[in-house]
Amino acid sequence: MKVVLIGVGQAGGKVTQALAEFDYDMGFNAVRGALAVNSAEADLQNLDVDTTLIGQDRVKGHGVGGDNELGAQIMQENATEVLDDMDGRITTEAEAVVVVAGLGGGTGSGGAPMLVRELKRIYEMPVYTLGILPGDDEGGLYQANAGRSLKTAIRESDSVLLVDNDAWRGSGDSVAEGYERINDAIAQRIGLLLASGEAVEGVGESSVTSSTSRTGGGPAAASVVDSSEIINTLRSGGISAIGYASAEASEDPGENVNTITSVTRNALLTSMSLPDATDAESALLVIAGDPERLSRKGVERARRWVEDETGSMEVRGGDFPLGSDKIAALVVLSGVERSDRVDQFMQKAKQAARSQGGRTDPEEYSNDDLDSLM
Ligand SMILES: Nc1nc2c(ncn2[C@@H]2O[C@H](COP(=O)(O)OP(=O)(O)OP(=O)(O)O)[C@@H](O)[C@H]2O)c(=O)[nH]1
Ligand SMILES: [Mg+2]
Repeated sequence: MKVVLIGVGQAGGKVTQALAEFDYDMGFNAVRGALAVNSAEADLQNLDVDTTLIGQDRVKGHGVGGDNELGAQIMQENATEVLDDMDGRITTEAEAVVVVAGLGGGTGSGGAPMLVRELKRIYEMPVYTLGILPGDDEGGLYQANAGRSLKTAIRESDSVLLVDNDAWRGSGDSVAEGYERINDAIAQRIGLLLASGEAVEGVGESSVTSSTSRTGGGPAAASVVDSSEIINTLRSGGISAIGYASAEASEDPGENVNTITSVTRNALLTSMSLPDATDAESALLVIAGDPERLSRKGVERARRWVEDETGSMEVRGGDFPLGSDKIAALVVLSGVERSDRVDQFMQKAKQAARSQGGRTDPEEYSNDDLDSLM
């Protein structure tokens, strides 16, 4: 799936850069444009992607310090400029726009949903949010900000792909090491998902198989994932999550039936970006690996297992041919907002909002809409 990425705020910019780099290093070419937008000048200077500084008149390049209402306001005032900076790429090539942000801060938290709204006004294509939930040990302001931002982003976006900052952190990591590891994990997983919907060229022998099987009707023709399957899986809206696992594969596809089911189990049960999200409205299972090693029977068995596990009648499945001696499973779950993790987070965010003072009325909070955030 060809996308344009727009990172908002510090986390948004760093994750956007990590994704753009992964896509470039792998030769996938799914990322057709990448822009980082921030109100903090220093955080843009460390990035290699295109950048746009916003809100200079208000915060003089110093960021909004966690004030997400100000973040939203600044984005609104600068939306035309940001959209102009993206325009050429979006109209010519992209199949979707992905707005990336940490939901707990200020610039990204307020700015991302506002930018999504502005993009939806102009473009027909899906606009997704790739949102990062603050870890459990982050302070009340982050939790409260993320709660409002998430609710608003769900309303404005075609889907909010959520990554919990606690999901992929290493146990002994410092905060900085933790971010780096999480950003790499996000780049790899989301990067593979985007690339799985592309005819990949230049990544070894298997790329030939990929493009011929699509157009020429080889044995795998019906099963190679394309962009529309990603878009259709996410069509149920709300919150989505992604999981990934891989294992060494045998050269004999018959021996890989169990490998395919076990990587699929691991992806769904132990590595989701939103831990314990298993009930879903729809799902996509992508099995990546050397087509010579993939087993049809294994892929179909794994897909049916995902149906059982998620309780969804709408589980798409397909291959992503790649030159590798490993087999990997990518699982995308869509419509997971009723998961325990989201419930718990929302309770915590409401409590935090109450004790932050200001917007204290929990009823008002639970009914908050874009206008109240903006
Ligand atoms: N995964 C990940 N999360 C990050 C990273 N940097 C910050 N975060 C998280 O993102 C959230 C928001 O932080 P920032 O992105 O720094 O905030 P901002 O959008 O720049 O907002 P202001 O600095 O207030 O203008 C917090 O919950 C952080 O924990 C990162 O590199 N990776
Ligand atoms: Mg910042």
